[in-house]
Amino acid sequence: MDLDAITKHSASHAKPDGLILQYGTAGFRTKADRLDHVMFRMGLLAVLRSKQTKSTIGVMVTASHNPEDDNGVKLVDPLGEMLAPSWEEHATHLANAEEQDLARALVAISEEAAVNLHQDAFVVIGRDTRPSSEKLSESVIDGVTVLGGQFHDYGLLTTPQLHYMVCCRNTGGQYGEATIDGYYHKLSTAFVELSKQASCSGDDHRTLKVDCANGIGALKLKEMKHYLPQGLSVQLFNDGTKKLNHFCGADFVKSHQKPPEGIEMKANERCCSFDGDADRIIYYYCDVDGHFHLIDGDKIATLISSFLKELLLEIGESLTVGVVQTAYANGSSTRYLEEVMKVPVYCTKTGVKHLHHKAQEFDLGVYFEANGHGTVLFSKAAEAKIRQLAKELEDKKGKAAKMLENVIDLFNQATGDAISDMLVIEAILALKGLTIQQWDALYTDLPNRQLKVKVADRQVISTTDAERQVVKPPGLQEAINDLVKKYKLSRAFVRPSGTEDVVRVYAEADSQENADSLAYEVSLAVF
Ligand code: 16G
Ligand code: ZN
Repeated sequence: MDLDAITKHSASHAKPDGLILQYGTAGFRTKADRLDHVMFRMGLLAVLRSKQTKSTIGVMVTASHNPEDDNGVKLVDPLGEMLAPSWEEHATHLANAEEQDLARALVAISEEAAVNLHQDAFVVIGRDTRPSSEKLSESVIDGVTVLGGQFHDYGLLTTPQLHYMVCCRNTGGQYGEATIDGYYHKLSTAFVELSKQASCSGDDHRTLKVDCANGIGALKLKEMKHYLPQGLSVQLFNDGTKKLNHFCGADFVKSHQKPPEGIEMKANERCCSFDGDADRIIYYYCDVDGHFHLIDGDKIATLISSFLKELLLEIGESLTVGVVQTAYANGSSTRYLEEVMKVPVYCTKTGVKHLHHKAQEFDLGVYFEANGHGTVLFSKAAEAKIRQLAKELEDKKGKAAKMLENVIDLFNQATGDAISDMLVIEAILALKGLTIQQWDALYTDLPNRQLKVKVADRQVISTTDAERQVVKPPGLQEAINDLVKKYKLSRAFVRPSGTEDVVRVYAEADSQENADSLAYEVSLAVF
């Protein structure tokens, strides 16, 4: 390591004095003008991680659903998964080292992680459409090159596309070709093959309106449209001409429980929203009375797992299916999955890495956060078995095995992916001849409310049991329990946010009024 060169370059990416940032649930996130030094340093860190794992590492510049003026950065590990927890700590140390301590911090990390500095390093970079993203990704590249790393800058990509590229590059092309064309080709081929099995032709349910949050999803979906069959007509709204995530996008729709601005919705039309980096998707429609119906990640997980179970039943193969949710999952969804569908359901802490990790325990692991981030993971053994059965079986069984094989290829198994999930959902609806109303009618969500509470220090609250119980401060959980007892079908929890300086409150109950007042009462107890 040429420590002098690093110190010299770092001076042009100087850290604002006293600024302390944390590698949170989805990397670093704050106002874009405070992030230049973090980008440079994440370029350095990506090189160390690449040397240590002898693999390509990804760096994504995005702040997802957060306001346009924010930005952020996260590292992607070799198989396309989130950065390992021990390296999140290294990232935080490196980002917070004062200028004069930077070289020492780098040496300390390489020693602690036993990095062979003679090893080659390769880093791939992607960015979203924020005005600040291009310059910030150049700072990442500066960090990579000053440590002698090689790189490929993919430029504008959705977050899941970058995860896909990393996975392809580290699996010798087995997962797919590590180009944007390779991504579109893989997904569209699987979608076309799967859709061929749909018996209902010429139906009028195959138009989908997509709110792209004025983000990267618009750009990439426009490109992908050329690869899609004519049977599916995708109409884009909020296509990037207005402000990113502003009154639109999956996060807005889910948290406000109302349609985004900038989309024309007619009664009963099927619509969906992506978030700002296209790793989340939420469906919805308005009925003839003008009532808004939200179909969130929980209902997406239900649709997908019931489809997978039906295929497995048809094939006659007893592979295990597990569904992973977080505390935010609507109580009705958990009950439906467990009691009606008889699938085991597990709850983890918020954040994709926790769900992803748990889902790896099953042959088929379905994970979705209520906010629309999720995918399905197939174990290596299950995948091999399904591919073999698709070759061997005939008739109805063979058809089901082939469909399952296409489903494997259509999911982005590196991370939740709005484009890929959208295609899976569209294929399932077409195959089963389901309207969005029939899908919605699987179960009725319990009315719920989310609130955020600003506190001096959110870390005074700590939780256990996948964030469903408070352990600190003493007495708070008892207070919540007493409030919950006052309402029917009720549940509530509080947790410190991993991305914002707030405490989040969630409540559900038998009516919207009760959910609202339970959430409000719990938020008062937090002060
Ligand atoms: C991040 C997470 C998302 C989670 C959210 C919770 C990833 C890629 N994204 O956006 O999964 O739901 O944080 O935010 O892990 P919160 O901690 O502020 O509630
Ligand atoms: Zn996102």
